[in-house]
Amino acid sequence: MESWTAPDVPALPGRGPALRLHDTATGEPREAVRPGAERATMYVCGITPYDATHLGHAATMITFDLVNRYWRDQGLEVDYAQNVTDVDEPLFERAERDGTDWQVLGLRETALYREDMESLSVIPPRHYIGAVETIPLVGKAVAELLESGGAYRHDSGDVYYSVAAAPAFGEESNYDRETMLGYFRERGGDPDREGKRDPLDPILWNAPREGEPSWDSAVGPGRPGWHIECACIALEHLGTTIDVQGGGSDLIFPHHEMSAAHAESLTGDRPFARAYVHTGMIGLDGEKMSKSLGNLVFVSKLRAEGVDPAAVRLALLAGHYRADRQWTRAGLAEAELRLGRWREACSRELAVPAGAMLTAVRGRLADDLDAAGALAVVDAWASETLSAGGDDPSAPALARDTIEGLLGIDCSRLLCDMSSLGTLQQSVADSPRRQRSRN
Ligand code: 5CA
Ligand code: ZN
Repeated sequence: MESWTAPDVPALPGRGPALRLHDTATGEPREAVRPGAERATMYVCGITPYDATHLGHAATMITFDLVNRYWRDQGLEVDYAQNVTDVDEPLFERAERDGTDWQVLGLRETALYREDMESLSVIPPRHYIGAVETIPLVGKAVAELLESGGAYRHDSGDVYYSVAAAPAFGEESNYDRETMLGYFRERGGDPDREGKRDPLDPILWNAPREGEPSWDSAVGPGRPGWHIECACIALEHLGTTIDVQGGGSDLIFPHHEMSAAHAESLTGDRPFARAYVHTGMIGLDGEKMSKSLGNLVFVSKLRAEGVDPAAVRLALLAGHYRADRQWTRAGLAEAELRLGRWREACSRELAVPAGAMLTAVRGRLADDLDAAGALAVVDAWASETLSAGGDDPSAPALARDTIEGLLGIDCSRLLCDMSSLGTLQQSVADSPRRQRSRN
């Protein structure tokens, strides 16, 4: 599948420490990339394109973009794959509700997602892969699992994976059985279906159903299950063991547990990923932002309002990636002010030397992506430059490159877009500085 245009990523002098990321499986920070390796591999679970990109998706993609940027800064060749779940029940349901074709819906929302990612300066994955284009591969993998005893055919013709045959079932999420059953029921599983060997067995292949699309495959007609798609895409494009398996914390179970189990059954190698990295949920008004709840703030809507995407990115970077957090207009207004200060400092001819800032930003990011800490480092440099001036003519360029290369924020323009002033007015109406900028 076509991805999107890559942003400029300036090269920076020197190198920071190895990146450590919190691994869900072990509960500890880990160096996902083996010491001495020249290549790093990452698979991130992408969108199900039945609606526009919301700020939760954006936060997750920006988090893994920081990983990508940090690894590149380390001199690593980054092999990054992301999927599009372009065939699944939610697409059929939404298409039917709206009287449209599920394929047209998927293409339209994926196109919008590409635009959103590009506007947010997210480096595109090298492999951007749709579920539909992976169907032949999934058919073969399911046939292999049937052959090896890792899967069985249900009376209905559907094929299930047998969790009893998994080499290390439960080691990714570490949840107890009750918790697993709860999430399985809540997140697309069918624990109560008769005729399964274990209630937790997930579907690998759906036999043809009335009114649903169907493809021929090595295991007969039908369509793939969800978890096996991600396992197959990662194995095909990245290899048998990957450095990072990423996504939101809503995917810890069953999705990542099951796709790891499928991959490990297929390859005989484990763990499937050296680090399972999960982002917290972005919420609105105290609830997780989700398509099913309908409480969404879309990136495209903010763009249409004239909000600078760099401010959206900064607002999302202001909290720790693993924390569940709320999107607020006040947070956006704060990010707009911060962006304005950074751009103003970066536009000076002379500034406070920026070498120490680069080192400190790298140090903060290497420590499980402490983006908030990195932002504070840049804030301190910008404040000092704006108040004391500084005398280093090379500092503004190094500061711009640091901020753009590692954080993905373009500070080559002066101040925030004027069009974002609407947000500022709404949130902090009585500040004297804002009064002036209104005129
Ligand atoms: N297509 C599947 C993954 S294979 C899927 O979960 N699609 S999604 O559209 O629901 O989500 C896309 C990505 O955004 C996933 O990594 C998901 O974990 C993450 N995500 C979804 N909602 C939020 C949220 N509210 N906050 C943070 N990340 C989220
Ligand atoms: Zn996935």
